[in-house]
Amino acid sequence: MTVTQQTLIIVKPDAVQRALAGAILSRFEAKGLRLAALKLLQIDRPLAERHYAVHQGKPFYEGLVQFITSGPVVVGVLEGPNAIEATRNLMGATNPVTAAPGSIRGEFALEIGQNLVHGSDAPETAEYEIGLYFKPEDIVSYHRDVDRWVAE
Ligand code: IDP
Ligand code: MG
Repeated sequence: MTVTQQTLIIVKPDAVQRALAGAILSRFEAKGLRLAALKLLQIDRPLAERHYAVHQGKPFYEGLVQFITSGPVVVGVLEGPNAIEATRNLMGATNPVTAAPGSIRGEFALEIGQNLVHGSDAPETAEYEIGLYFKPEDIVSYHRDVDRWVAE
């Protein structure tokens, strides 16, 4: 079933450092998703801890927090039909070695700890994560003329 959703994406520090931010955003745009919010920031430790709270206590948690706070990121909200699943599929599997060719991680990454991009995994997480980075008034819902050529 097609349902219009919003999802949070983060173009991670490795992608910004490798000058892939534009290319990655472009993949989501080309898919047909709309940018509803966008900004560049450096995530601090308290924000990283809130974002990755579900991973607290896992062996990779400390490295993950170090990594996500290590440089600027681009954070955005994508909107469109089934935006959460569409974004996750375009990102590819968490481990870039096994991520499908054609996906962002499959095309551009090799390491699970440096996998370029984050996307919310469910409607509840999307709502929580969007709220970590954006106030309601920062999000602009709109329609483009092209949208009728993307979804009926
Ligand atoms: P996701 O980003 O595909 O949703 P999650 O399981 O939510 O994957 O993990 C969050 C992030 O934590 C991953 O994107 C990855 O950067 C990192 N991560 C997950 N599992 C491992 C691991 O086993 N080793 C190192 N880093 C990991
Ligand atoms: Mg996740």
